[in-house]
Amino acid sequence: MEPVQTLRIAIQKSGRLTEKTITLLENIGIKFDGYKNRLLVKALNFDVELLLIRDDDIPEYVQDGICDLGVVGANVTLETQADVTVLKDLDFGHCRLSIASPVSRSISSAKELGGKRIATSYPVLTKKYFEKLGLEVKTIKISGAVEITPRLDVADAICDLVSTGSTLKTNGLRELETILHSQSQLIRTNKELPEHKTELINKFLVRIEGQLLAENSRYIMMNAPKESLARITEIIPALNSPTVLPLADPSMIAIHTVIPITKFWEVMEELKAAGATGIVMLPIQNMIN
Ligand code: PRT
Ligand code: ZN
Repeated sequence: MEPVQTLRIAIQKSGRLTEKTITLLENIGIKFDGYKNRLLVKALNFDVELLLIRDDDIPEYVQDGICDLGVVGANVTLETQADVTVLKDLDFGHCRLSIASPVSRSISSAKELGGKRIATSYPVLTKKYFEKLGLEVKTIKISGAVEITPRLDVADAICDLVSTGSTLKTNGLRELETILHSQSQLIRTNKELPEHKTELINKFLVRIEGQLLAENSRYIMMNAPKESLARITEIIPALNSPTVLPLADPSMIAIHTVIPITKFWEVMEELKAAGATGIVMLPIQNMIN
């Protein structure tokens, strides 16, 4: 019999994604006993281990089958052009890859950058973008502090990750164009995996989906006159039919349901107008549909 191999997941060793990745794994029931300053960490309760490496290396480790899964930003996977499958967008590490140029220069569009020098940690994506515009640019690969290069006259413009935009502002740069919207993703190797690994991956995927759904949903409870039920059911963008419970006062009922968080404030006023009182909203730990 083949020895049972441990499912190996590559995650960022220390950076913006590390804590959120560990939290996600813990939320889907995988327990670890400390991961800081370690390269390989075995889970306590599953046949799973984490390989903690630089995010830039994750797509290739997964492509080559050194790791079965990885958690990494789409920006990195696309830049490395690794041959992997994206299993799931994980809804954290949101950012965008944008072209920016000095406010002091009168450049108002990326189309004006033909022949210019663009500093970036993402030369592949930058080149592709300008090729699509039919322009040739000179990319200068820089691995950190890209935003300072125009001031040093190393580059005319940059292509870098942006989240709040404050780094660009501080460095006197204006965002011209977004070339990619990115977030963290769960990626899987395209190498063939033994059945016990694919089973484990499928199990985790169901849990991750439940987790993401729960994070974006709220459990709401309210009391209402019996005759308001039809109107309230109309208002609630429920995932499922609501639970209706009798109250001590026979003319009243309690209504419980789950709604997308984005809808809560939209429907709250309408619910009140329809006669709902004592509206309570609760977070949901997890949810399996
Ligand atoms: O050591 P290692 O190579 O693993 O880490 P790293 O330094 O390369 O990456 P890290 O930890 O900085 O980022 C990891 C991932 O987080 C990135 O690949 C993105 O997918 C995601 N992410 C989300 C970001 C940002 N937001 C972000 N704002 N990565 C970098 N930034 C930087 C950006 O480069 C710029 O310097 O933050 C600055 C801009 O931020 P704002 O808020 O001022 O716009
Ligand atoms: Zn990196």
